[in-house]
Amino acid sequence: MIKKYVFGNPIETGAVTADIEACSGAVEFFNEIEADGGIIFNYLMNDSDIVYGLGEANRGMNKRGGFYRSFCTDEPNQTEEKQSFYGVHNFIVITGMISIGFFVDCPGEVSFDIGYTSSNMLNIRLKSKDFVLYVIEGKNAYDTVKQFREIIGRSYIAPRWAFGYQQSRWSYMNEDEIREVVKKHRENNIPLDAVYMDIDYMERYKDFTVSDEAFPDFPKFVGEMRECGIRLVPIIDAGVKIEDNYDIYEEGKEKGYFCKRSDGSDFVASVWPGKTHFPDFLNTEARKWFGSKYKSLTDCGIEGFWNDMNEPAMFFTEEGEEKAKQLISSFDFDTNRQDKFFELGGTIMGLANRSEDYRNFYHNIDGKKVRHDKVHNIYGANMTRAAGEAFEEISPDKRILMFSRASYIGSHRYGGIWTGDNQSWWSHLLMNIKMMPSLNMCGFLYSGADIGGFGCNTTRDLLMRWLGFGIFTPLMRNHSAMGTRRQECYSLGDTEDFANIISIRYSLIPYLYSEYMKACLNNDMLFKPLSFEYPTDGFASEIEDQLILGESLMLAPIYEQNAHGRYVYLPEDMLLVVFRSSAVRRYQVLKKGIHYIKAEINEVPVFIRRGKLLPLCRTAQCTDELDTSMFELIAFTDDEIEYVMYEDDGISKDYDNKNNYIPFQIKRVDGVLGAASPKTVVKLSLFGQND
Ligand code: MIG
Repeated sequence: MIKKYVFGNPIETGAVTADIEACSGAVEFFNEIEADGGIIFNYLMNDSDIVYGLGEANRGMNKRGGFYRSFCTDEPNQTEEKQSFYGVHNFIVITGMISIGFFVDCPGEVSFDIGYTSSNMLNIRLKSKDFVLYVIEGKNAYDTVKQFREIIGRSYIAPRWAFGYQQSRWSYMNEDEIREVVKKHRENNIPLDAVYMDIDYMERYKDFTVSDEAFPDFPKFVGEMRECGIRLVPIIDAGVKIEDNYDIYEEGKEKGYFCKRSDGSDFVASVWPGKTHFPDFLNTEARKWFGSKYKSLTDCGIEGFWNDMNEPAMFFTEEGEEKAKQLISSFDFDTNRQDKFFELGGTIMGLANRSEDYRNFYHNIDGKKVRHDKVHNIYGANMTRAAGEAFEEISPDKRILMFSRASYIGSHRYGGIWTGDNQSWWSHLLMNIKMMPSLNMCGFLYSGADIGGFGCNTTRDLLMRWLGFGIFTPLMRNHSAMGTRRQECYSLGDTEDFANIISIRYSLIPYLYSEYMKACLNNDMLFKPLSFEYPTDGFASEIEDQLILGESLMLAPIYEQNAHGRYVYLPEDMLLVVFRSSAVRRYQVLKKGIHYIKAEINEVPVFIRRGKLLPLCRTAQCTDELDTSMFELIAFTDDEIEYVMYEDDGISKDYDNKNNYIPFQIKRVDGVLGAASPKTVVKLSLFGQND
């Protein structure tokens, strides 16, 4: 049951698509207090309540004990105390004796104190009095999430090629460097479907330009790559460079499509291109205009994009610069004490993403002037929307890959997300694991983290283990920052291990794509906490480093350096499959309970749930070459079972065709269990509980 409460005069965020009638009266379950010009909602939790949700947020799956500030933030240093990341997803579920979902639909700042100040007190603070609140009563946490997902509309659907392995790095400077990346993958039999183009491909970091020098004949190069089974995915940044005769700048200025200062002049922020203006994505016309620009690249054969810097991130503004200059000129190195010195440093560093700057510019929302900080959290989301809506026109029949850095619930209908600038830290691999279900709860299904870590120097074993999890995430992209140690799989020695681990991904694509598509089409989750599938198992609810993946699998990734295995909790009997490559595996039937399982650095453990089966195809060097006419089945059952696989051409949009559902059955014929399917089953590996 869902109740909607409208407070004041909210700005439409587009998060909820369902038409729900607002109810009057006090908000159920929550205590409401007015404070500091805003409102605080309180909820007294039971000791054993778990709080799920918040999408792209810090800490564990269970959000208890933390303080979270919803304010889209460029945060490349994601340490444990950080309160804000790139995306804002204000949905939580409190579950225990009862399950209550709470969605705060407010485009301005909101904070969640979930037992941080006082262990059982949940405290949600809004700076504004204009917002919409949804309170959802469900049978359990999973049911509450599903009800929520129903009202926010269907998640964005990525093309199937985007399930291939993708290589990125900030600093591929020209087409030869990209050719080299592709060549090295192919030479080493490391499958690959896409190479990313970071800001270096542009002409002076200008959106929708391609450097002539670096890419003399871009459409031809796109075609050449396509011939090798590779798609190029260029980045688009939020800020538009101020440069005379640059068409995007000239048009935007002339039509008034940029965000403005209070005096009506165009707001200026310095980012990669130097001084830029921010397109006003909240202005319908400006959004359409910016979206239409993607066509210049799709016309060159581009089929996917990533939107960056759209929190929006700023290095500094003219206002900030002024302040810093004053401070520097009055600073006396001879007489000033340490604290003054650190104040100076802090001021310089603090020029980036300054809260004052976010209060210094305005949007034009249907003719209404709205100060940015009041709608900050939907800025990036509307950049994704600009792209998504434009793709409907530019490419009505074919899917285009789109994912963004900043996001808000609602933008999950237009694109996926990646989780921004993590580091090559083992703790960030664990954070990636814990975050996946939370993202799914909020509608973000096509998502993933920078595999191997973006910042810092990776290590071979970290990349191997990260791939051991990354082979299961829809977005499987190795990305690293300029200046860090090279992180392509062929750069770290013994490339065969990398080729093998990525081959596992390719043989899993039919299953992963099937489960992803079903999750999209049924407003369901792809990654679930164990407790969602085993709600009465008290132990399962405390496990945060194991996940349910789709219908058949449980994952228990290894995320510690030098580990040769790990402890795993099985909520029921399961079949352990340890993959060494797509073709080399070992099996073991394990009883419910705790086990230590061994998995060397080049091995990936996967668990098949009881009564379930996993279809695998033969691996390939890219998705174009995947042969999905033949399958091998691994089944864990003593009885007849069925797995229905979703399959389509991966690019058109005929999702509702019933021919897209293909059964795989384990059937008893003359007393013996065997495989039956319209597909060719080349091999059945069947395990029963007594094996
Ligand atoms: O200020 O385009 O998160 O993926 O490589 C850094 C360069 C800007 C941040 C993105 C990262 C990308 C980088 N960008």
